[in-house]
Amino acid sequence: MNKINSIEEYHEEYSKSVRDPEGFWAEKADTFLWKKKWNEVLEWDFDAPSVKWFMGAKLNITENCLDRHLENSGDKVAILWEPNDPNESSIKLTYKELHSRVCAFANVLKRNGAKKGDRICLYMPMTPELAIATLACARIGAVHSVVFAGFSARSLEDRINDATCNIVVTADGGFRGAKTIQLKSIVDKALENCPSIERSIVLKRTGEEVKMEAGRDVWLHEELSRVDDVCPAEIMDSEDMLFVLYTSGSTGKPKGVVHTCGGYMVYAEYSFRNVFQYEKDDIYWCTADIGWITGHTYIVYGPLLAGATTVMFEGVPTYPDAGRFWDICDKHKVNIFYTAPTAIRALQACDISLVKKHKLDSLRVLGSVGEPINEEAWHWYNDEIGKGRCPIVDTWWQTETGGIMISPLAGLTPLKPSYATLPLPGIQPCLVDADGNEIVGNDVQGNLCIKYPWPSMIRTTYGDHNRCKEVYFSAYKGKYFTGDGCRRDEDGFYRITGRVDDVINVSGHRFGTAEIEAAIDEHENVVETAVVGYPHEIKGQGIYAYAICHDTNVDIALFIQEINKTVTEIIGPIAKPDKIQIVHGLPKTRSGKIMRRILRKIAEGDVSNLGDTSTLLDPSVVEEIKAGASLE
Ligand code: 7RM
Repeated sequence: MNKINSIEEYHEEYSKSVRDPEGFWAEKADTFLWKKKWNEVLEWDFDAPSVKWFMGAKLNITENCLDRHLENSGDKVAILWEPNDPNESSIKLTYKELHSRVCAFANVLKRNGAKKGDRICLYMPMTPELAIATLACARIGAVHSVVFAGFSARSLEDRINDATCNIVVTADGGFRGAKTIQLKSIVDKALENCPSIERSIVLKRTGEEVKMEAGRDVWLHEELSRVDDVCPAEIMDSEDMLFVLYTSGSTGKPKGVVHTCGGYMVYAEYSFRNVFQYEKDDIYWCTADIGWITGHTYIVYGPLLAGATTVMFEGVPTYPDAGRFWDICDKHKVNIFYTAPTAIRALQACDISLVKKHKLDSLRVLGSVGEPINEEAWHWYNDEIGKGRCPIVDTWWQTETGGIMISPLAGLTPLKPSYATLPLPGIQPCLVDADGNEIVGNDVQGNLCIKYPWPSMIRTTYGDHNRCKEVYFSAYKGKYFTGDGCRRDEDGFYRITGRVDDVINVSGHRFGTAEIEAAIDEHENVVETAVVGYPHEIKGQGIYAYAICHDTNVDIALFIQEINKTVTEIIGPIAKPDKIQIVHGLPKTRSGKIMRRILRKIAEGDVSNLGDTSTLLDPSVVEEIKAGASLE
């Protein structure tokens, strides 16, 4: 069943996928349930850009996630949900139960006016209903746009408006560690400026008091009592939109990355099965939130397509204490565990007895995603969690790639700490130099591009196809540009070195520096600001903001508080700067461009060699910034 079993087989599969990509993917796609098979496997043009997979094919992804498993695995657990509070019971939903819950939810959506092609925003806590709502959208052919429930009302508003969603699904509130988040009131605030929204469907989770607006807001449980659980799957074209997911880039507002039904389905399942070397009856746990691409592909779609048991966790790694992940691994006998380096580093910094008191003997495969994993964290993960007997798959990929692109196959590919190692079959990475020339051979470094289409690649950016072309397909002609720098070592193994654009990765969350600058600029005392990333022990990168103020005679502690409040309101608490420095000027060239290279060096604390500063309009600002740098 599409599974590679040895490193030799990997190399064979890889060569085949390059020799005959269409034949290769047609064979993988053949194992799914299609209403109608394709006429043509692939049509592509990276200049347009236009990429179409399995043309003319008809399907519904939820029939592949649910219906097709009912006969043989209907009673198998599909979703194993672990609540925030360890004293609340976990919930097991079998494939049969999940199928019926998805169909009922789909009927609620229909009752509330949802139709094929509509965009539906999901702003929800990590409850089973979030996975169910996601699949319910796909069931009726509506496009889901999941917005991480840590984003602010403004961010939610922008995303709803960009995709002109007509329905939003939310909850009264969400539990996150010791805190609750008032989701419904955040939605209410956003909806003051969202004319396209006709309905909000509200899950009761925390039981807190909320305002329900007559004619707009309905309770999910009341709606569910009015529908049955029979809902035929909408027949979708392979290239119909499945979902949009917003992600930050180096300029402007976050863009809606669009994925389509057929190709995404094939690649989600294929990559899941092979990277993790999934075996029937494995308990699989990805700790991400469904609000990110990792949750879409490797909590919901990939595992369910493969008929696996996928664990969903509502809470945070440190509640009630920093042993919670390991508690859950033992409690549910997790075999495959997939998390982010930032979580590993945070837990590594806690008392080791929180790890030692757990057996962790069910674990077989460990995964890492979201940012480069430093060697120290890799070894700790390997030794303390994997006890030296679990391969670590360091998976490199992006919202735009839909699925894992470069990664070891667990137990098959030789491992090198901090290396994502080798591309999956069907993925053709290449490195390019500053002039756009491909760098051939090994022991080289350059910008990472992909030179051939793969089934789950981005199709467009919602509502603005030109932006998709500009951002991903214009830097290097005929290639998809990832925005990442990369080294290919003497063995041909890939190591991602980090972003080469103005995107920073804070605890695995992507932000454009321009996006954070725009938020800080909204503070009335800020004239101009420049934001850069700097190395941060736990978060990977921290956010360093340099701000020019109208009134420089401010109480700095108060000012920092206010900036944090502003950024929290405009983006969300995850984008708060770690350090803020008030400056009188920014290092600008004569043409007005901020020399971020200098600001990055100062933020890093490396002021000895700032490189060439001769093109600066006023070199004295650098001295002032150096002297006032907030280093600790
Ligand atoms: C899955 C995800 C994408 C960016 C990407 C990289 C960085 C992700 C790794 C990594 C080094 C990894 N999607 N990144 N995985 N860097 N090693 N294994 O994270 O769209 O949110 O972010 O994350 O810079 O371009 S994302």
